[in-house]
Amino acid sequence: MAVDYSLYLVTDSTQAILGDKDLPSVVEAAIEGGVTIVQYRDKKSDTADLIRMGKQLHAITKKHNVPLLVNDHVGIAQAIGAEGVHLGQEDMDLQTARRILGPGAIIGVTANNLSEAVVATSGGADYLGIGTVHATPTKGNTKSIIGTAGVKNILHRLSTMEQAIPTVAIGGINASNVQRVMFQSKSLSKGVDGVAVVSAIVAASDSKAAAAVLRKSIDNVPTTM
Ligand code: TZP
Ligand code: MG
Repeated sequence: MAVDYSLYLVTDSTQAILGDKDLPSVVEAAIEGGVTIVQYRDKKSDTADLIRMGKQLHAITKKHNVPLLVNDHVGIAQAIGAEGVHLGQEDMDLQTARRILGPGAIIGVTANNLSEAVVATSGGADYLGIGTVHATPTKGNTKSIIGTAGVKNILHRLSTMEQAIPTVAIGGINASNVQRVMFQSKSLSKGVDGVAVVSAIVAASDSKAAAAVLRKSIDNVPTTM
């Protein structure tokens, strides 16, 4: 089944971003607004809480036919029957994760530079999260900010490879810059397949409306800018 990466929601459970909203409601609202894939990213909960919340989120995503991936934790993904995982460069290596989760799992890898993108692609990742595009308070200790120029560089390198791999841009993307991010990469033979956002949806007071605005922008990227 082809995965739609166009509007990729990454969750956050910190008070600074989630506030006093409840995460399952935010995720459901976001899907209703047009999110096509969800990553449960939670850097603070223990295993029991990750499994509890993961199961709740998975019940919602399944109802809407949207894949759920788990950030960092292959074991949690397996425990809740999630559709896949997202791995950073410091997480479990791709081949081990693939062995554990099997060929049908969606395994995404973060790429910050050309070599990370090439290694993950030839190693059989299902998609790449490319970033950090713009500086963002959501992830304090981000590696270098690569800008839309950095995204373009990586896409250009990927276009020379035999395998084609879906890509999503991440980092500081919101309603006011999403079209620019998509447009800039579109000037290549193949642009990004989507954008991943945290705060633009999770921190919004109305996550459904926020997702809908992004959805509309993504679906209507101008041909000139
Ligand atoms: N990886 C690179 S930037 C980032 C992650 C998880 C956070 C993006 O958050 P936001 O709020 O969409 O800028
Ligand atoms: Mg990670």
